Amino acid sequence: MSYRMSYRMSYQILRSLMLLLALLVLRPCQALEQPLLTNLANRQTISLNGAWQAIVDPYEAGYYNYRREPYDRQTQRSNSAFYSNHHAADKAELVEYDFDKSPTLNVPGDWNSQSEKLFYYEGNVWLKRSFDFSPSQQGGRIFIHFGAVSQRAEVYLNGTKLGVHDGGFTPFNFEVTAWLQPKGNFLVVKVDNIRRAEAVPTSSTDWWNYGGITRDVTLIEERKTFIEDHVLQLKPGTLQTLAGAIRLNGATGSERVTVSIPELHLERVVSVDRAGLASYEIEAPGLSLWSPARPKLYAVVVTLGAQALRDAIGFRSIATHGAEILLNGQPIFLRGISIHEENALQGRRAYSEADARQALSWAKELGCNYVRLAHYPHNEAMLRLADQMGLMVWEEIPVYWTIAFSNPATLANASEQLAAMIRRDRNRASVIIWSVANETPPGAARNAFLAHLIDQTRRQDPGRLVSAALETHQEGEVTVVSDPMGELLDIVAFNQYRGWYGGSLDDAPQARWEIRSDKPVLVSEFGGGALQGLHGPREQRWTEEYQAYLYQQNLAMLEKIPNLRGLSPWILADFRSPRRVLPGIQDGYNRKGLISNQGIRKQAFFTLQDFYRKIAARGSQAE
Ligand code: GCB
Repeated sequence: MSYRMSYRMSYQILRSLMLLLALLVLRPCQALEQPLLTNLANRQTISLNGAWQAIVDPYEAGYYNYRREPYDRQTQRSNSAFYSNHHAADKAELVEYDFDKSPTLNVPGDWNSQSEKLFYYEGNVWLKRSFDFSPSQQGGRIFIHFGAVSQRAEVYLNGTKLGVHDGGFTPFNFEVTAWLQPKGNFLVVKVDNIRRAEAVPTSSTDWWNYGGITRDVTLIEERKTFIEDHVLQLKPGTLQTLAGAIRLNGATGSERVTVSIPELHLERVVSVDRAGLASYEIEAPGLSLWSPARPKLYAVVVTLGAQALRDAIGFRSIATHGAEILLNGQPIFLRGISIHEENALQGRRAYSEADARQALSWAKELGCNYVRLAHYPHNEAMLRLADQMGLMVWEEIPVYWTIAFSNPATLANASEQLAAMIRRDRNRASVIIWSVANETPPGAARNAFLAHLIDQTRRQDPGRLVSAALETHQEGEVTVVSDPMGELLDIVAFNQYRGWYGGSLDDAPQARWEIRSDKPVLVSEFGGGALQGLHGPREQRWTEEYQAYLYQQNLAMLEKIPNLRGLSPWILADFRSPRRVLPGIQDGYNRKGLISNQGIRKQAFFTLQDFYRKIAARGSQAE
């Protein structure tokens, strides 16, 4: 062997060894984020909710810490950073943090409402929870799922970085099979709710930017091959054909899956392809369709060997025809209200089924058959309860006001949030409209941004309507709706605030409108503020009388719009907003609620309730 050849060979061996070494070193920081697992409520899970230890870290010191050893960006590891949960080896060692002696915060929960000191805190908090784990089967796979972390999460398990998630209202999960140990696991999440211009939402919003692990944290135990996702809906354009799609994770291509709806005596066996995918159709004669009047849900069971994944699914069709919105082929009027994800009585982010029941029961009392969940995807309990209570839903992503429309990363993030929302809630009959934006000013970059999202929505769910809350503008005396997005959307929806931000109330019923579209029209917002308990003449701002008059006059005006097919006034209950500073009136709350943050109905609540009774009396049985 020539000297040159042996040199080349040893060079190659060295190179391979180095590559192997690099792979081994890098292995812990591989991105482990997995396709989203859906339908957690019906999987085998262990809750990681509860008291987590918390270190408030406004200076982001947690990356460096006691040895001042910098965070190694390449390996993304450091023994001295907070996520290593290091404990001093002896009395001499300097360690300047200690999770075990730190106060706790509840998960799920926002930190702002849990500690007075954190009331307006925006920054970083490191949260840690320890746990033991013994798998119930050999060869299984374990995932950690977060319902939502507001706004940004960096997740570490036993000192290893699992990944980062950006977006405070959508779920995500990591596979952790290789990283779990039977005893003493520690999960550390660096949560950051700093507002950023390029984020979704951007820095300026009219709601409080709650920080924290705001929804459930769950360990999911699955087999090597398992049902990752299953969608079953009425096939668009039909009233008794069901169209389904199954996605297995870890499939070999030889699996057969059984789908059954016991109540209808329906069963179908389908084979998946090598990617683990299968789609199928089933004729379902005698199917009872879901509607607000009769929110029928069927038990659907998907079986793969010994695994069974159940769900409760309603089937209904939703479409438009000319100016009509058709539910199961019948024209409907959407008697709605807008809702923020906040427990109004406790001034905190809502997350539980009890929170959802409170808000949705108020909406029912108001006479609603529909709610607009503003301005971001709410927790899943809201959608599951809306399914059960018979409320139709508008779901939205936080593309709000003037976000960074020209920034490709912003678009990528909005698109990811949209995909996660659709994937999580596609089996919910209540959801009839996906909204891609709220009050975004028209312009080339914004139009392209929204067009992208509208197109994506149609591809990912051809069975629902797509809309966005648009803006109006004045041309002299005439209020005009002419946003070019109207052409791409199924429903032209807009927000307008006559009698609050401009325009007189007295002559509102005579107002002139020009809506340049033949499609169904929704007024996605109107309203005005009132401090509950403040009374006076109807001309006096902030009185309940002013707000009730505003509702009376706006309803008289909007009713005359020929294509009007629904309303979701702003808003069900007063909510926290730090930009609302008027002392004695607002005190950090947007007061446009029909219900105060003490739970007391204002006069306008009854004005709208009367109007909805009148509309309901005219409506069809299904509404
Ligand atoms: C809007 C926004 C909503 C605000 C509301 C208001 O148009 O969509 O988020 O809270 O106006 O009260 O000004």
